Amino acid sequence: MRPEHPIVLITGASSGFGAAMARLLAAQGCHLALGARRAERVQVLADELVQAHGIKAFAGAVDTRDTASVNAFVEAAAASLGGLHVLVANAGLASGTYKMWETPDEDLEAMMRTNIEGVVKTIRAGIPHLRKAGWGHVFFIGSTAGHQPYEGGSVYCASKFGVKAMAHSLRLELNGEQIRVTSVDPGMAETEFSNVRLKDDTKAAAVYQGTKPLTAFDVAECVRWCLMLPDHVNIDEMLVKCLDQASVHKVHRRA
Ligand code: NDP
Ligand code: 8X3
Repeated sequence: MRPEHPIVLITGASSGFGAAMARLLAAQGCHLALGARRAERVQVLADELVQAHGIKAFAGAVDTRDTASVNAFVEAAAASLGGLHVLVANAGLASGTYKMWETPDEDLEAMMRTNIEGVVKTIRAGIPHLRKAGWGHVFFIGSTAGHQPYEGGSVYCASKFGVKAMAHSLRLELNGEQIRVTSVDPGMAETEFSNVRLKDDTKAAAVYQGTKPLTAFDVAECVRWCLMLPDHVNIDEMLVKCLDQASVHKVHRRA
């Protein structure tokens, strides 16, 4: 049965989509477990949301690439909040815009370990708590990059095609249980994503120049909407782009 105040675990809550989801879901009365490597940021956010909405919140450091770190974070969160109902495997990144044959090992590993292994580790640790509760929802954060590959994105696109595959598999594996599985797949959204990818704030700003990209709150709203639908309704996949982005390769820019 749907809990009155679902307990939602979000990785990558120190920035962008994860922080926006925390804010929107706290306003809905959800209790929160917020994790990222920059633990001080998630602690400040958790304290603010507890104060503003009277929810319970757990904040912790987690590196989703590391099994021990993920397991410790998930177990501490569940113990502190009394269980878990919703997992948002949001932590992820792109690193560089290399052609495939130029991709350094460091960037290859950063993307595959975070976007694939980190997602598996997070969901693997969290699923027993959702099954115990008998009600749950797992959110993957895919991308348009998991629908349409582009030059300079071979590894990132591969990782997001992988996210799409994992969401499909998990939905099959959980069929018959009250655990919904959704992949929210955004196009270009202005967060710290391009700053991390390009390691240059001027180049990052240029990615969005002349367009009106998605905001982190637009994407958080997609998660909130899927979560609040009746229990028998499962949104498998939500592909969401700003109006200016007709496709990965066609973006309208104003002068
Ligand atoms: P941000 O860079 O703003 O946020 C990324 C978050 O992931 C940060 O909180 C970061 O926290 C966290 N993170 C990264 N690596 C790790 C790690 N190893 N362990 C724990 N946390 C980690 O980007 P977005 O909010 O835009 O990105 C969120 C997700 O959305 C990603 O999966 C991204 O691929 C996806 N996405 C983004 C789009 C965009 O255009 N912005 C479009 C489509 C999908 P910290 O550094 O503190 O650990
Ligand atoms: C992020 C969107 O277009 O940079 O997933 O791949 S894009």
